[in-house]
Amino acid sequence: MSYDFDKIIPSFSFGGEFIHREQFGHGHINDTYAVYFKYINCPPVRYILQRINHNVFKDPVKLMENISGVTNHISGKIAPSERDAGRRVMRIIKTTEGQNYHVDPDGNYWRSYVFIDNAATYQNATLELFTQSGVAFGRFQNQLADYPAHTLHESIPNFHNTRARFEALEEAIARDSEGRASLVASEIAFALERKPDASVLVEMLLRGELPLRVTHNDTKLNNVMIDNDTGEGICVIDLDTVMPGLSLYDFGDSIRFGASTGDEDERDLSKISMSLELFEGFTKGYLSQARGSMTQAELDMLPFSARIMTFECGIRFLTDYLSGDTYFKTHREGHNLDRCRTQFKLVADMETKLDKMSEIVKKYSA
Ligand code: ADP
Ligand code: GN1
Ligand code: MG
Repeated sequence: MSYDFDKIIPSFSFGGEFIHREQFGHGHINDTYAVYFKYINCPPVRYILQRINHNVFKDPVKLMENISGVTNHISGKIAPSERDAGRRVMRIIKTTEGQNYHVDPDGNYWRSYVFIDNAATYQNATLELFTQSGVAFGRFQNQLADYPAHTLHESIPNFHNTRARFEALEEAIARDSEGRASLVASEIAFALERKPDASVLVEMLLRGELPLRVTHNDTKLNNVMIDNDTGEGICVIDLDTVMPGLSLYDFGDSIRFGASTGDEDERDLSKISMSLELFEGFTKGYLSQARGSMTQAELDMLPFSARIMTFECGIRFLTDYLSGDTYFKTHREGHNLDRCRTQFKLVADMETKLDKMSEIVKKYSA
């Protein structure tokens, strides 16, 4: 898909003289670019320019309302005197018309953010990085604890309703639109054996046993910017899915991605397991910030949340594979199936480690 950047870029109030743009990052959803500008007497400045994937986010206007509300709220929690205050929250660049987004003639929605310089995102964790990402997501949860949750739009309804995700898988199996179901009989069997798990958190929420909070809902390691000098998790990014949810979604999804010993799309499954050392690092960082406000039921369910969020992601990849790869960006044949397999390998590994995970949670929740 090509876009008319000559018209899109001048729609934002960057000022300065445009130098060039490049594709950026490893997200599975949006199209992300860095755009570089020249200003008089200073080094080039870059910004993030993103096309919001409106196949995934059906109402980009409401989505940007969410992001604007949440980033303003977080800004209010950061003292201007704090070191690096300007890099601790995403900042929207307005269009020349004062809007938070620009719509191009093809109906694509574009937005821009201040580029968080001297920081990086990572695909693979080290103990240090992952501990810092735990601190960052724990802090994020606290910063939004008093956000009026009812004002947030549900950017993707039922996003972490694992039961609904399971039903979508069952429908994709029944439809078998690409004729692929017979190729993945063992993955389908793995999923079906665990059907009851998919309802556990949904039912606890319905029974009022877990509190609804404002959560991020997509807490991959590569959605935290890590400061190049201090190693601190300086800013949580990718706020498209911020909406009311469970703390367990954020904890579990972080472990799913960051505590794996291999890449999300690794084909050699012998390289994939869940590292207890990394699990401990994240738990320590996250609970250092969030423990004070968490209920006992939430703490008790943290190990399960890692397993269920990994399972959920695995069934989403499998559903997309069965349905012809229409949701997640893929870069090779069978990419979603490879991703599904790593997730299921992790689930199986976590099932053997739940007791140890519980011990670690206890150690940091005392
Ligand atoms: P996706 O939803 O596709 O994952 P993200 O919003 O996470 O898109 O952006 C993709 C990548 O772009 C991130 O992983 C990060 O490396 C980079 N990125 C996004 N926003 C910023 C920012 N404000 N400053 C610097 N890098 C950013
Ligand atoms: C997507 O956008 P990104 O790459 O941070 C997805 C997550 C999945 C993840 C799997 C809006 O995250 O839910 O867990 O891929 N985001 C959306 O890697 O569906
Ligand atoms: Mg992302």
